[in-house]
Order: sequence, then C-alpha cells, then structure tokens
Amino acid sequence: MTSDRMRDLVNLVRSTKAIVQDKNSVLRRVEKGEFDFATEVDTNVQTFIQENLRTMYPAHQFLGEEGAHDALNLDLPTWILDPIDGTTNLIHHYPQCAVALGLMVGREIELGIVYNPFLDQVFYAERGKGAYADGRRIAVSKIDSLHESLISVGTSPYTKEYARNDFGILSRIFERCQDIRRGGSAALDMAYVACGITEAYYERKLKPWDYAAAKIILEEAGGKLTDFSGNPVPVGMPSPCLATNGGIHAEMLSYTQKMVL
Ligand code: LIP
Repeated sequence: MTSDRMRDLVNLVRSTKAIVQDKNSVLRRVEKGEFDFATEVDTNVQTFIQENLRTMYPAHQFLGEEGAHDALNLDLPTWILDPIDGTTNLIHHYPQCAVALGLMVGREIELGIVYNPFLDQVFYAERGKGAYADGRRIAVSKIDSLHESLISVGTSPYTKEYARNDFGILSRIFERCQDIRRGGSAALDMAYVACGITEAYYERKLKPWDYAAAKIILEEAGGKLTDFSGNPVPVGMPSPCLATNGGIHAEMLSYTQKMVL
C-alpha cells in the first residue's frame, strides 16, 4: 500500500521531467573537476525539488549534490538529492539518467525515489512497505552463482588513477559471469538489481546522493548493500558500494575485497 506521503513525493519527482528534457539547459554546463560535470539542468532540478521540500517539510535538512554542502547534523531528518545521477550521460544524450531523492532519518534511509525521465520510469520504496517500479511490486533475482549473473559496474571516471587495478579485477569477474554492463547512473544500476534485471552492481566510490534513494529500494526488494569488505555502508558518507541480490554477495566480495585500498 503506497502512502499519501509517497504518492505526493513521487509526483513531485516526476514533475521534473520537463526540466530534465530542456535541451538548452543541458548546453550550459560547468566542469567541477576532471570528467565531473554539472549542467543547468542539475541546478534547476535541485532548486525545484529543494524549494518544494522546504514548503512540505520545513523542519527537515537538505543535502544536494550541487552547490555548497553546509555543515549538517546528519542525525536530524535530511533529504538527500542527486538532481541528475548520470550527468555525463545527460551531456551525451545517453538516456540513462535519474533524479534520485532519499530521506535519511537517524542515519538510515527511510524512503527513496529513483526516476528516469527518459523512460518515464519510477522506482520507489518506504521502509517496511516493499519496493515498486511504476506501481508494480519488485524483487531481486534468485540467481545464486556468478556464472548465471549479469553484473553492472561503475568505472569511477572521477578517480581514473585506480582504473588499471580495478579493470584487472573486472576482467576476472567478466571471465566468470554471463556479461558486464556499465550504465552510468549508480541509482538506476542499483534499482536494476532491485527489480532482478541484474544480480550485482559495484563501484569504488559513491557519494551519499548517488546511493541514498536506491539503497532502500534495493533492501526492500530483498537485496543487500555493503562496502567492499562486507560492512554496512556509513549512510550519509562517501563509500565503496557493492549492491547485490544477496545470493551472490559472498562471491562478489571475494573480488571487491581485492579492491580495498
Ligand atoms: C555518477 C554515478 C556513476 C559514477 C560517476 C558519477 P553523477 O553520478 O551515477 O555511477 O560512475 O562517477 O558519480 O556524478 O552523474 O551524479
């Protein structure tokens, strides 16, 4: 049963579609760091969502990817937003981007929404109430061996210094699994594990806004999210992330543990 709160929030996130598809705003962009971009779409989506949340939940804090990250007390209820997860995809008109909104309460994610405006597809979950895609209940796959699995990976384009090591480990995974995918949006990659399209997704370093919304969707779908050593992700902080259907988590850890610095 979807709560009125979730229905209102899903409608809010879905109403960013026109902002995301504004072709002029995509052209106006800045490079925050090497290969790390932000467009006017990112900032327009964040402003729109933040202003609406300020009205709907005035007592809550807000942590968004774009702009200053003021000192927040992460023990207080905090909205965590990636306005465009997959900005490099957006810039190249590669239709695999998401608006990802999560609510953290007591250092745990209580609800999450991941919306792909290009496919008009929305994933969402509230703790204890199951995970959904476009109103349909979703669950992770029951596959329990890497040999039967489709694995997605984040290549961490902002930290290419690890590429040689990480691609070496990726090649060993590739030798054992069915195939590899690189989508370019961590939130969508984790949502695809949640609905059983893939069996695992991992990436060396994700920010809280990359994983917050999808974490609860994955867990409510029966999946598991840890760091590369199998420990819980420190919610609200950057972390290596391994998201799986649970059935191949231990097998994937035998590879990701070799990536621990
Ligand atoms: C992106 C992630 C992607 C990762 C990129 C970047 P952004 O998020 O979704 O998986 O490989 O480095 O973090 O920066 O487009 O919001």
